[in-house]
Amino acid sequence: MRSTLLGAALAVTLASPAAASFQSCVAGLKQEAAQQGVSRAILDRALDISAPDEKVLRLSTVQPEFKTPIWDYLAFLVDEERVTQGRAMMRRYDSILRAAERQFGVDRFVIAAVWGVETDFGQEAGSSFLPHALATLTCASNRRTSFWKGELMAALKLVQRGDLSLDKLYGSWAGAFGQTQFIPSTYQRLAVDFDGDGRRDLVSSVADALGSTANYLKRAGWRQGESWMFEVRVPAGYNGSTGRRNKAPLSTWAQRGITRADGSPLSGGAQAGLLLPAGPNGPGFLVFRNFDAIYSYNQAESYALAISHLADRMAGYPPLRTPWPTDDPGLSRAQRLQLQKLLIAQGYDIGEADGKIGPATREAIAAAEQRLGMPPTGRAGNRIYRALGGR
Ligand SMILES: [Ca+2]
Repeated sequence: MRSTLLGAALAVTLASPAAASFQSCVAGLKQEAAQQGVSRAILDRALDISAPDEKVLRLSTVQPEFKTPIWDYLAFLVDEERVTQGRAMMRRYDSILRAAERQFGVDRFVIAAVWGVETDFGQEAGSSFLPHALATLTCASNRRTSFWKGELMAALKLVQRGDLSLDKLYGSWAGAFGQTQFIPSTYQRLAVDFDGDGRRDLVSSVADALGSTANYLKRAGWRQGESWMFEVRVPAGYNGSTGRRNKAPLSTWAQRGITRADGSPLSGGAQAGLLLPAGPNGPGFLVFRNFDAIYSYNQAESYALAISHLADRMAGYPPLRTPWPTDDPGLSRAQRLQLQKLLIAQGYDIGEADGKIGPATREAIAAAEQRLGMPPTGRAGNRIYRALGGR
């Protein structure tokens, strides 16, 4: 038996130098983690991997070939379904959210909005086993390998420390996990045990996840009681200062002809920047220091806009007043799913309808557009949706 196994291992080694180097890299990671205090028992189970996870490697090299317009992005991240569900979840977890708001000084609607956008309120936390994904990225990708290694070590230490069992380490291919998608190093640094059971479990404990998100935003510079964003109206043909970092007092923005979205004048001395994500003919937003705290969660303005707007919608504020400058608006998640069903009914092979618009769906949309005499965009928008009978 022994010699057979040895023979098999030798054959693999001879057949594939890449596999051998992957295995020796993983062995090195085990050794390093052991030196940092992670037990052999944990390591043997966590890093029981002999070849790179090909799916993780593929996802790590995908270049987004399709640029999502801001109105599509907001249409599915802040659809009526998420607003309604968010309000229900906020009622259900009201005491936790209020406690987090009190302790960290962060608005509870924003805490809940992060939860809603990151994982649809805990429903979609990812299915990659983190130790395998991070070992793959460390040993078989050739970019940011020391970053991935640091995240792997942090994840293993969370298990060693007793915050989580190994079987909870499932998340995105890039290591974000739990109900509000922290990467392991952030988890190690900023997660809090908000339900008081002695462990920081952002996977199964809603209290720990929401408390930790509040702590994150506080540490990112949240200022209690201040605004994060509101919609504004800019004068026709506005070509003045824009940008999150180009902050000026509201009085300056008022002098530049900018008003609240309903036309009422700006007041107060707070510093804000002006965002015009679709240019001067679309909605405008004044964004404050607290918007920057939200931005730091994912380093994208469109993301921070979605969180900010979802928070406002859950708090009872209306949809945006100024329409996006397009005659082909974006679709909600329910409409995306329906669009896929319509494509399938028409004979397009896109696999199962899951509401996620990937390359196969886009190809089918382009083919359907062409068949209907429309320009083939491949985009899941309102026009093709209506043309195929969606409502
Ligand atoms: Ca806990």
